[in-house]
Amino acid sequence: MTSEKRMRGAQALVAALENEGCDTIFGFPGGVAIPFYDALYDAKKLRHVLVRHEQGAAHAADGYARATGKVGVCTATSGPGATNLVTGIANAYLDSIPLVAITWQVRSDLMGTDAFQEADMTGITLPIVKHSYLVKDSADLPRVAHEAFHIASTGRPGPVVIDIPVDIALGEIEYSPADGIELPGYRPTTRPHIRQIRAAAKRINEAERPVLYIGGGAISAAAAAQILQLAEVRRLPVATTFMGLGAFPETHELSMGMLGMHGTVTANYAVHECDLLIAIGARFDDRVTGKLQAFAPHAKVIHADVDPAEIGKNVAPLVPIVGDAKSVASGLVKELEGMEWSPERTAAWMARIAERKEDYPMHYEDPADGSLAPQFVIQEIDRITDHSAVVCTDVGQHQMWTTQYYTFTYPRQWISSGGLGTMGFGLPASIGAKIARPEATVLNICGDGGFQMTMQELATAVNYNVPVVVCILNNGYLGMVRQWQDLFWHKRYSQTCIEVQPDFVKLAEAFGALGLRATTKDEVGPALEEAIASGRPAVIDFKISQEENVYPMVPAGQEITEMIGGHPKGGRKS
Ligand SMILES: Cc1ncc(C[n+]2csc(CCOP(=O)(O)OP(=O)(O)O)c2C)c(N)n1
Repeated sequence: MTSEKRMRGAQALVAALENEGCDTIFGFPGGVAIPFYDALYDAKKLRHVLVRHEQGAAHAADGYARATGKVGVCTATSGPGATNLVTGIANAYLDSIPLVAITWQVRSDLMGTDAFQEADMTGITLPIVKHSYLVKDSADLPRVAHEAFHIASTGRPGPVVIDIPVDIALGEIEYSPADGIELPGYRPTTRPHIRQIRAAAKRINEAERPVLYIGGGAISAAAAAQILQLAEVRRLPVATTFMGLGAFPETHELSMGMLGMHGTVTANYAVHECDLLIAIGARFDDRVTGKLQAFAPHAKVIHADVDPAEIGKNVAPLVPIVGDAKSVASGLVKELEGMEWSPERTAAWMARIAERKEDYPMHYEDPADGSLAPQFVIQEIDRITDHSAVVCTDVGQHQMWTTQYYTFTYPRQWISSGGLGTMGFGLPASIGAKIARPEATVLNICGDGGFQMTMQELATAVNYNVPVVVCILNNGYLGMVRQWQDLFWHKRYSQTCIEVQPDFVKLAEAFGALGLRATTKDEVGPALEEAIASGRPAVIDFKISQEENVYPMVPAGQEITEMIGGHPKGGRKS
């Protein structure tokens, strides 16, 4: 008895994807992709979502992956189709998102001849993939597909490219699902060494001014419950990175919010003053550390990460731990539970942090010209969705206001381009997220600039009836760049004014979506409620104050205590 069946390589690939549990693939066809699209025609469990630009396919697959933790899958034809995926692949690489990108290639015998629509996809993407394959034998296709899923989703997740010449897709092969994957040389260490856990637990127990610094690795490893236990077992104040938002509930008394360039005063000062910094699944990115030599100057560092290459890359830790965030946090909790400790040890520190939180809350003022404060719009979104929406953003000021004024409470609720900072990410990512989580309210908060980079994906949302709510914080500027020009370049607004723009309400309607506008405070809540209740893809044009800046801000490369706009409430300075 054998379960093997004879079929074309392209059909075997579809079967392999279905066997991996892939239910949605985002893509755009072309000549050499036709055999695969023909196989998709008969697919029973795999749905194809036709985007309007391949970049949208990569971001939608990425949004799907971030919303679920499953591997996101996208596909594009050879040459320009494949190269249009490149930004999305780099985006997934920098944020460690599990993505499989299947690109189609010209016939094997034409490769290297500058054939029509030939681009060396494995070459182009080499520095931005976790791994890549150029398939040379049809019989390899199923194994390669299964390996790609395994590599993308295990250890430190990341994108895998599979480039397939059209003749390989056409070749006939026997297919049977792979049972077990053996990859010599690829065995990520997820379980930490107990000696390192003990050394770390001892330091945590002895610390007088500890801080937990939690990154996106806590989300990838589904470690939120263990991080919560760890924080609570020693009452550790928690700062999350941009990528870690949602890993620890911001409603919790131990939460200090986000740290870094646009982080809270409390979190940044706590890191500056702490005697022990416990970094879990975080990578000491420059947007977090500011001037590296001045970062956490009084602290001993414990650094735990599943990727050993991260440890010691920017900061030399006293206790390095290789392991995933979940195993590390649960190991630490177990050790700490068996040790003597008294809250007296950190009482003064906790009081100092509580005082800072009280004295330096996030703060903004209503614009003098009567226009909408962007921060108010985010607060209204937070209120109306009760801290529970899936919040996607684009890149810029609106993104930072969202980190500051939306209250993140659970993992995978926050979907935003961190490492690459890709304008145009938000809308397609929100479509992927809504497809993955149809029961959730899914928003895309974006700027008027970034929205115009991928707004054609409104057609995809309408086509598949994916009711995402696009909230444009419309300031008529490429706001974040204008802010830097304002603060550091004498207000010389070179090429950042984008006041000439489409009427976004009419534009939404032209696509078949709902279009709304809000210009006053009273209109914000009702517009949001109407858009959410409509069950249709919707765009709300929020006319916000044009020259509002994001504060607090640590200028690039400076010490994280050199914040502009920290707004002390009670006038008490540290
Ligand atoms: C693809 C891409 N191009 C350029 C940039 C540089 N950039 C970062 S923020 C920003 C301005 C974004 O403007 P907008 O989308 O209107 O959002 P706002 O900052 O006004 O909220 C630019 C141009 C980028 N991050 N991504």
